[in-house]
Amino acid sequence: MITVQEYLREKNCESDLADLICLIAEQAGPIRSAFISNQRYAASLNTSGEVQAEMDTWSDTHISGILAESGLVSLIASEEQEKVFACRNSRGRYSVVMDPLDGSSLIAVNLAVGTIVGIYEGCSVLRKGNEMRAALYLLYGPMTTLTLSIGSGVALFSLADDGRYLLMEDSITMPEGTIYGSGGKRPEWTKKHSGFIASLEDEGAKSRYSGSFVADFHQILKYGGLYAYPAARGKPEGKLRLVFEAQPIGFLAEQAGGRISNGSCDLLDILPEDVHQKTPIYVGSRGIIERLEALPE
Ligand code: AFP
Repeated sequence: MITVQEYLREKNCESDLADLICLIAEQAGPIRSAFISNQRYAASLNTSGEVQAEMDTWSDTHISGILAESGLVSLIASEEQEKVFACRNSRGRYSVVMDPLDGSSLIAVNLAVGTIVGIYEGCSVLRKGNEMRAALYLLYGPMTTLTLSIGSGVALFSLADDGRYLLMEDSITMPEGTIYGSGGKRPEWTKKHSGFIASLEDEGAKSRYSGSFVADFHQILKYGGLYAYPAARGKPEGKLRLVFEAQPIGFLAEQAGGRISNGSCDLLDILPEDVHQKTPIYVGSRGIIERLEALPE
Protein backbone atom coordinates (compact mmCIF):
# COMPACT_ATOMS: atom_id res chain seq x y z
CA MET A 1 0.00 0.00 0.00
CA ILE A 2 1.12 3.55 -0.72
CA THR A 3 2.10 5.70 2.26
CA VAL A 4 1.46 9.42 2.45
CA GLN A 5 5.19 10.05 2.00
CA GLU A 6 5.22 7.95 -1.19
CA TYR A 7 2.06 9.67 -2.44
CA LEU A 8 3.62 13.12 -1.92
CA ARG A 9 6.82 12.07 -3.68
CA GLU A 10 4.82 10.69 -6.61
CA LYS A 11 2.97 14.00 -6.88
CA ASN A 12 6.27 15.93 -6.90
CA CYS A 13 5.30 17.84 -3.76
CA GLU A 14 8.15 20.15 -2.60
CA SER A 15 10.01 18.54 0.27
CA ASP A 16 9.30 21.31 2.82
CA LEU A 17 5.59 21.12 2.12
CA ALA A 18 5.63 17.32 2.27
CA ASP A 19 7.49 17.47 5.60
CA LEU A 20 4.97 19.96 6.96
CA ILE A 21 1.98 17.84 5.92
CA CYS A 22 3.52 14.71 7.44
CA LEU A 23 4.45 16.55 10.65
CA ILE A 24 0.86 17.76 11.10
CA ALA A 25 -0.55 14.31 10.28
CA GLU A 26 1.75 12.74 12.92
CA GLN A 27 0.01 14.79 15.61
CA ALA A 28 -3.11 12.62 15.33
CA GLY A 29 -1.43 10.08 17.65
CA PRO A 30 -0.76 12.45 20.55
CA ILE A 31 -4.13 14.18 20.05
CA ARG A 32 -6.03 10.86 20.19
CA SER A 33 -4.11 9.86 23.32
CA ALA A 34 -4.92 13.18 25.00
CA PHE A 35 -8.72 12.73 24.77
CA ILE A 36 -8.94 10.45 27.79
CA SER A 37 -7.38 12.90 30.24
CA ASN A 38 -8.84 16.10 28.74
CA GLN A 39 -12.59 15.51 28.86
CA ARG A 40 -13.72 18.68 30.57
CA TYR A 41 -15.01 21.92 29.18
CA ALA A 42 -12.91 24.86 30.33
CA ALA A 43 -14.29 28.03 31.84
CA SER A 44 -12.60 30.00 29.05
CA LEU A 45 -14.20 31.34 25.87
CA ASN A 46 -12.50 31.53 22.49
CA THR A 47 -12.40 34.68 20.34
CA SER A 48 -15.81 33.78 18.89
CA GLY A 49 -17.27 33.66 22.42
CA GLU A 50 -17.66 29.87 22.46
CA VAL A 51 -16.88 27.71 25.49
CA GLN A 52 -13.51 26.01 25.01
CA ALA A 53 -13.08 22.32 25.69
CA GLU A 54 -9.83 21.24 27.36
CA MET A 55 -9.06 19.44 24.11
CA ASP A 56 -9.46 22.68 22.14
CA THR A 57 -6.70 24.34 24.12
CA TRP A 58 -4.61 21.16 24.42
CA SER A 59 -4.64 20.56 20.66
CA ASP A 60 -3.98 24.21 19.94
CA THR A 61 -0.98 24.40 22.29
CA HIS A 62 0.34 21.06 21.07
CA ILE A 63 0.14 21.69 17.32
CA SER A 64 1.28 25.34 17.61
CA GLY A 65 4.33 24.26 19.64
CA ILE A 66 5.30 21.57 17.12
CA LEU A 67 4.87 23.94 14.17
CA ALA A 68 6.73 26.78 15.87
CA GLU A 69 9.70 24.44 16.45
CA SER A 70 9.63 22.94 12.96
CA GLY A 71 11.36 25.77 11.11
CA LEU A 72 8.88 25.22 8.27
CA VAL A 73 6.25 27.76 9.29
CA SER A 74 6.42 31.52 9.68
CA LEU A 75 2.84 32.34 10.78
CA ILE A 76 0.13 30.40 12.58
CA ALA A 77 -3.51 31.51 12.82
CA SER A 78 -5.66 29.32 15.06
CA GLU A 79 -9.36 29.43 15.85
CA GLU A 80 -8.36 29.16 19.51
CA GLN A 81 -5.97 32.13 19.54
CA GLU A 82 -7.03 35.74 19.31
CA LYS A 83 -3.91 36.89 17.47
CA VAL A 84 -1.92 35.51 14.58
CA PHE A 85 1.27 34.00 15.96
CA ALA A 86 4.63 34.72 14.30
CA CYS A 87 7.12 31.89 14.79
CA ARG A 88 10.31 33.39 16.21
CA ASN A 89 13.49 32.92 14.19
CA SER A 90 11.55 31.07 11.55
CA ARG A 91 12.30 31.57 7.93
CA GLY A 92 9.63 28.99 7.18
CA ARG A 93 8.10 29.20 3.75
CA TYR A 94 4.55 28.49 4.88
CA SER A 95 1.73 30.00 6.91
CA VAL A 96 -0.79 27.75 8.59
CA VAL A 97 -4.45 28.36 9.45
CA MET A 98 -6.17 25.80 11.66
CA ASP A 99 -9.08 24.70 13.75
CA PRO A 100 -7.07 22.43 16.08
CA LEU A 101 -10.14 20.53 17.27
CA ASP A 102 -13.32 21.02 15.32
CA GLY A 103 -16.60 19.76 16.77
CA SER A 104 -15.35 19.82 20.35
CA SER A 105 -18.85 19.91 21.88
CA LEU A 106 -19.08 16.26 20.75
CA ILE A 107 -16.06 15.08 22.78
CA ALA A 108 -18.28 14.43 25.79
CA VAL A 109 -20.45 12.06 23.73
CA ASN A 110 -17.58 10.35 21.85
CA LEU A 111 -18.67 11.34 18.36
CA ALA A 112 -16.21 12.03 15.56
CA VAL A 113 -14.22 15.27 15.72
CA GLY A 114 -11.22 16.47 13.73
CA THR A 115 -8.39 18.89 13.04
CA ILE A 116 -8.70 21.21 10.02
CA VAL A 117 -5.60 22.81 8.45
CA GLY A 118 -4.93 25.12 5.51
CA ILE A 119 -1.41 25.89 4.26
CA TYR A 120 -0.40 29.00 2.32
CA GLU A 121 2.97 29.79 0.83
CA GLY A 122 4.52 33.02 2.18
CA CYS A 123 4.10 34.99 5.35
CA SER A 124 0.40 35.89 5.34
CA VAL A 125 -2.85 34.26 6.42
CA LEU A 126 -5.41 36.77 5.14
CA ARG A 127 -5.62 35.19 1.71
CA LYS A 128 -8.23 33.98 -0.71
CA GLY A 129 -8.92 30.27 -0.23
CA ASN A 130 -8.10 29.55 -3.85
CA GLU A 131 -4.48 30.61 -3.16
CA MET A 132 -4.02 27.74 -0.72
CA ARG A 133 -1.10 25.38 -1.39
CA ALA A 134 -2.58 22.48 0.56
CA ALA A 135 -5.49 21.66 2.83
CA LEU A 136 -6.13 18.67 5.03
CA TYR A 137 -8.16 17.37 7.88
CA LEU A 138 -7.59 14.61 10.39
CA LEU A 139 -10.77 12.85 11.41
CA TYR A 140 -10.81 11.02 14.75
CA GLY A 141 -13.54 8.47 14.17
CA PRO A 142 -13.45 4.67 14.45
CA MET A 143 -10.34 5.07 12.25
CA THR A 144 -8.02 8.05 12.14
CA THR A 145 -8.04 9.37 8.59
CA LEU A 146 -6.19 12.07 6.72
CA THR A 147 -8.04 13.78 3.87
CA LEU A 148 -5.53 15.77 1.84
CA SER A 149 -5.22 17.95 -1.22
CA ILE A 150 -2.05 19.59 -2.54
CA GLY A 151 -3.99 21.03 -5.47
CA SER A 152 -4.10 17.90 -7.59
CA GLY A 153 -7.21 16.11 -6.39
CA VAL A 154 -8.15 14.74 -2.98
CA ALA A 155 -6.66 11.65 -1.37
CA LEU A 156 -7.78 9.75 1.71
CA PHE A 157 -5.36 7.92 4.02
CA SER A 158 -5.91 5.81 7.14
CA LEU A 159 -3.55 5.64 10.07
CA ALA A 160 -2.24 2.09 10.59
CA ASP A 161 -1.00 0.63 13.89
CA ASP A 162 2.62 1.15 12.85
CA GLY A 163 2.08 4.93 12.53
CA ARG A 164 2.02 4.98 8.72
CA TYR A 165 -0.78 6.68 6.79
CA LEU A 166 -1.89 4.32 4.02
CA LEU A 167 -3.66 5.48 0.88
CA MET A 168 -7.29 4.28 0.85
CA GLU A 169 -8.59 6.36 -2.04
CA ASP A 170 -7.06 8.69 -4.59
CA SER A 171 -8.82 11.30 -6.75
CA ILE A 172 -12.01 11.35 -4.68
CA THR A 173 -14.91 12.78 -6.68
CA MET A 174 -17.91 14.13 -4.84
CA PRO A 175 -21.09 12.72 -6.40
CA GLU A 176 -24.41 14.59 -6.76
CA GLY A 177 -25.81 12.97 -3.62
CA THR A 178 -28.99 13.39 -1.59
CA ILE A 179 -27.78 13.80 2.00
CA TYR A 180 -28.10 17.18 3.63
CA GLY A 181 -27.25 18.62 7.02
CA SER A 182 -28.06 22.11 8.17
CA GLY A 183 -27.02 23.89 11.34
CA GLY A 184 -28.91 26.66 13.07
CA LYS A 185 -32.44 26.78 14.43
CA ARG A 186 -35.24 26.20 11.93
CA PRO A 187 -37.42 29.13 13.13
CA GLU A 188 -34.42 31.45 12.63
CA TRP A 189 -33.55 30.28 9.10
CA THR A 190 -33.97 32.79 6.30
CA LYS A 191 -36.76 32.34 3.75
CA LYS A 192 -34.27 31.41 1.01
CA HIS A 193 -32.60 28.77 3.20
CA SER A 194 -35.90 27.26 4.44
CA GLY A 195 -37.26 27.14 0.91
CA PHE A 196 -34.12 25.47 -0.45
CA ILE A 197 -34.02 22.82 2.30
CA ALA A 198 -37.75 22.15 1.76
CA SER A 199 -37.16 21.65 -1.95
CA LEU A 200 -34.32 19.17 -1.27
CA GLU A 201 -36.58 17.28 1.17
CA ASP A 202 -39.40 17.20 -1.41
CA GLU A 203 -36.94 15.58 -3.82
CA GLY A 204 -36.19 12.86 -1.25
CA ALA A 205 -33.05 14.24 0.44
CA LYS A 206 -32.25 12.75 3.83
CA SER A 207 -31.08 14.79 6.83
CA ARG A 208 -27.83 13.80 8.57
CA TYR A 209 -26.16 16.29 10.92
CA SER A 210 -23.90 15.58 13.88
CA GLY A 211 -22.67 19.05 14.91
CA SER A 212 -19.06 18.39 13.89
CA PHE A 213 -18.36 20.26 10.66
CA VAL A 214 -15.38 18.11 9.74
CA ALA A 215 -17.30 14.84 10.23
CA ASP A 216 -20.47 16.16 8.60
CA PHE A 217 -18.45 17.36 5.62
CA HIS A 218 -16.62 14.04 5.31
CA GLN A 219 -19.83 12.15 4.56
CA ILE A 220 -20.81 14.80 2.00
CA LEU A 221 -17.39 14.40 0.36
CA LYS A 222 -17.96 10.66 0.02
CA TYR A 223 -21.73 10.47 -0.62
CA GLY A 224 -22.50 13.91 -2.06
CA GLY A 225 -25.20 16.35 -0.98
CA LEU A 226 -25.12 19.52 1.06
CA TYR A 227 -23.68 20.73 4.35
CA ALA A 228 -24.98 24.15 5.37
CA TYR A 229 -24.55 26.49 8.30
CA PRO A 230 -26.66 29.39 7.10
CA ALA A 231 -27.16 33.03 7.98
CA ALA A 232 -29.94 33.37 10.53
CA ARG A 233 -32.39 36.14 11.23
CA GLY A 234 -30.34 38.57 13.37
CA LYS A 235 -27.12 36.64 12.63
CA PRO A 236 -26.29 37.34 8.98
CA GLU A 237 -22.69 36.13 9.42
CA GLY A 238 -23.74 32.61 10.43
CA LYS A 239 -21.54 30.66 12.86
CA LEU A 240 -18.58 29.07 11.11
CA ARG A 241 -15.24 30.76 10.43
CA LEU A 242 -14.10 31.69 6.93
CA VAL A 243 -10.35 31.27 7.50
CA PHE A 244 -10.16 28.24 9.80
CA GLU A 245 -13.09 26.16 8.56
CA ALA A 246 -14.55 27.35 5.25
CA GLN A 247 -11.38 27.94 3.26
CA PRO A 248 -9.58 24.61 3.93
CA ILE A 249 -12.77 22.53 3.62
CA GLY A 250 -13.82 24.53 0.54
CA PHE A 251 -10.43 23.92 -1.09
CA LEU A 252 -10.88 20.17 -0.54
CA ALA A 253 -14.50 20.28 -1.79
CA GLU A 254 -13.48 22.07 -4.96
CA GLN A 255 -10.57 19.68 -5.55
CA ALA A 256 -13.12 16.85 -5.38
CA GLY A 257 -15.33 18.55 -7.97
CA GLY A 258 -17.70 20.14 -5.43
CA ARG A 259 -18.25 23.77 -4.44
CA ILE A 260 -18.37 26.05 -1.41
CA SER A 261 -20.47 29.19 -1.30
CA ASN A 262 -21.96 31.73 1.07
CA GLY A 263 -25.25 31.27 -0.78
CA SER A 264 -24.51 33.77 -3.50
CA CYS A 265 -20.79 33.56 -4.31
CA ASP A 266 -17.77 31.27 -4.10
CA LEU A 267 -16.18 31.46 -0.65
CA LEU A 268 -12.75 30.69 -2.09
CA ASP A 269 -12.85 34.03 -3.97
CA ILE A 270 -13.36 36.09 -0.80
CA LEU A 271 -10.40 37.92 0.73
CA PRO A 272 -10.84 37.80 4.53
CA GLU A 273 -10.48 41.06 6.47
CA ASP A 274 -10.08 39.39 9.83
CA VAL A 275 -8.92 35.88 10.73
CA HIS A 276 -11.91 35.32 13.00
CA GLN A 277 -14.49 36.52 10.46
CA LYS A 278 -17.58 34.30 10.18
CA THR A 279 -19.57 33.37 7.12
CA PRO A 280 -22.67 31.45 6.09
CA ILE A 281 -21.52 28.18 4.50
CA TYR A 282 -22.96 25.94 1.82
CA VAL A 283 -20.60 23.19 0.76
CA GLY A 284 -21.25 20.09 -1.27
CA SER A 285 -22.12 18.76 -4.70
CA ARG A 286 -21.57 21.29 -7.47
CA GLY A 287 -25.08 21.03 -8.93
CA ILE A 288 -26.75 21.65 -5.57
CA ILE A 289 -24.62 24.72 -4.79
CA GLU A 290 -25.22 26.16 -8.26
CA ARG A 291 -28.98 25.71 -7.88
CA LEU A 292 -28.87 27.53 -4.55
CA GLU A 293 -26.81 30.42 -5.92
CA ALA A 294 -29.29 30.86 -8.78
CA LEU A 295 -32.19 31.47 -6.36
CA PRO A 296 -33.25 35.05 -5.59
CA GLU A 297 -32.39 36.37 -2.09
P1 AFP B 1 -15.84 23.99 17.38
O1 AFP B 1 -16.14 22.80 18.19
O2 AFP B 1 -14.48 23.95 16.77
O3 AFP B 1 -16.11 25.26 18.10
O4 AFP B 1 -16.82 23.97 16.10
C1 AFP B 1 -18.13 23.63 16.19
C2 AFP B 1 -18.78 24.13 14.96
O5 AFP B 1 -18.19 25.35 14.58
C3 AFP B 1 -18.75 23.15 13.80
O6 AFP B 1 -17.88 22.08 13.93
C4 AFP B 1 -20.18 22.61 13.75
O7 AFP B 1 -20.61 22.33 12.46
C5 AFP B 1 -20.98 23.68 14.39
O8 AFP B 1 -20.12 24.42 15.21
C6 AFP B 1 -22.10 23.07 15.17
O9 AFP B 1 -22.90 24.07 15.66
P2 AFP B 1 -24.32 23.75 16.31
O10 AFP B 1 -24.04 23.16 17.65
O11 AFP B 1 -24.98 25.08 16.38
O12 AFP B 1 -25.04 22.78 15.42
